[in-house]
Amino acid sequence: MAKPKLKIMLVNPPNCGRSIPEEEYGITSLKQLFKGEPFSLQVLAGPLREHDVLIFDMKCESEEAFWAAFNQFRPDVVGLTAVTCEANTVIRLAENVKEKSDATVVIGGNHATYNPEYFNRPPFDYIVIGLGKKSFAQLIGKLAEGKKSNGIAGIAKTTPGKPLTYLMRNYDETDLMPEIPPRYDLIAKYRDQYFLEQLGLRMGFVLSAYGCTHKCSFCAIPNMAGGKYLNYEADAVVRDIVLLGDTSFIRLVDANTFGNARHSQKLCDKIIRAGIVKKYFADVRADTIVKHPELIKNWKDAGLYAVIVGFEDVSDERLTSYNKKYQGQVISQAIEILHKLGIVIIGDFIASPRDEEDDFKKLENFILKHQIEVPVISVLTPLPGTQLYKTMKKDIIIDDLDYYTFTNAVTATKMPAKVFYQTYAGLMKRLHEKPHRPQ
Ligand code: B12
Ligand code: SF4
Repeated sequence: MAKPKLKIMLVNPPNCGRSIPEEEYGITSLKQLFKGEPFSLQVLAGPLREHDVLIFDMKCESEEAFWAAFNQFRPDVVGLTAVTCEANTVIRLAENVKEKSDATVVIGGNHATYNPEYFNRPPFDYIVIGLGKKSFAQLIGKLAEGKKSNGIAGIAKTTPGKPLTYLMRNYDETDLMPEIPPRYDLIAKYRDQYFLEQLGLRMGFVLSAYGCTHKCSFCAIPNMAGGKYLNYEADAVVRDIVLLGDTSFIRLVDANTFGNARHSQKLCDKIIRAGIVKKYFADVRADTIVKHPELIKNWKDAGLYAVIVGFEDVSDERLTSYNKKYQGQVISQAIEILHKLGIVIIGDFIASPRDEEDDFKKLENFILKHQIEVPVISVLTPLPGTQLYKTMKKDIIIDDLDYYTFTNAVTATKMPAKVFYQTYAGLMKRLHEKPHRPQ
């Protein structure tokens, strides 16, 4: 007998998060609006073909439009995704969903993985921890059969008022379900809106790996695959790139793209052999670039246009405290290799609330000296669930997660707060006066 079909609404929350510099000091330049396809939801929708799935992107549409779509679709299941600064917004949304319907509400994503207890509240029924493509499909299978869904590893049934208990999932490559592509078709109506203002371009998202080989103290990635680094099959990556049709820029959304050099070389060969001509953006560690310059060169030939490198800091002491596992000299070597190859550098740096004007000056000098084309500077933020959170918990002065946007100091600043934000905003303004534009 065929299983009943469920109506599943997957929701990307609106751009949210609050800004201290704006609220307190009228500095509006630090708050940014981000838009990019809700790739996690397209991935989750992949294995649910036998059901009726709707992806609603509140970063593209109003809340009013959301409720109109909700009332028309009348979902059996609502799936919400959230990073930390979106956590409070999705709680409010889930409460409204429960007031208006008896839909089963499921939450997943970075915050649900790093701080599942935060969502152990009445409006949620299930919390999906980490990589959810396969576990969510298993949950939907059980719900469609009207069966109890306790016991799926990686999924917690909420127990408000009592601590959560759930089976840890031992993630492996089968959790990536490479045989099933993301449902790019479900967001087709939004695609024109996924415009990256900072670079002035549109890009499509493709996955080639998941999790990370490392465990930097501030980072909310390693637990997403239970501390593992998983590769998505090379043929599946090529298939997904092709599915994006004439999109000329592809962002490999992996947190660490060339973490397995052999696999990356195989993928590179397959892309070249398939005759695909696209430009790629990928997140790469500085030490990978230094260890495997040939691989990076080969990828340049395959279309690697820009790399996002988490340089984080210019001080060896800070790099060690972040558990980055390399020192400043590796950063300089990596930059040299990238410049020689003509690969654009999107450099991520972290400004600590303890920084003083001199530290900002040093960072600016470093960025200018090394000609980092697109510098991105975030404020050090102890995200709940990370190692950094454990170390900095006692110093946190703002625990409202709305402020965990990476542009607020949630621990005390050493300089007067106003001067800290003015210095930070001033640096960002100078660095972005002549924005990089892809050729
Ligand atoms: C693409 C991306 C974006 C895009 C699109 C995201 C979107 N949903 O609209 C844009 C540009 C909009 C964006 C914005 C921001 N982002 Co962002 N983003 C990413 C990035 C690079 C890739 C995410 C991705 O697609 N991964 C691949 C998919 C397949 O994996 P996944 O998202 O983890 O999804 C799986 C599981 O999490 C789970 N899952 C996820 N959601 C759900 C929902 C349900 C119902 C279920 C069952 C399961 C489930 O199953 C999925 C499939 O297996 C990640 C870093 C990374 N490499 O992961 C950062 C990342 C998620 N972003 C981050 C941040 C901080 C932000 C911003 C605050 C901006 C900033 N300063 O960087 C804003 C937030 C927006 C806002 N202000 O409201 C942080 C989150 C850390 C945290 N815990 O808060 C990350 C981890 C990067 C980092 N530097 O640490 N982001
Ligand atoms: S910062 Fe980068 S290298 Fe470090 S754990 Fe996160 S994804 Fe991995």
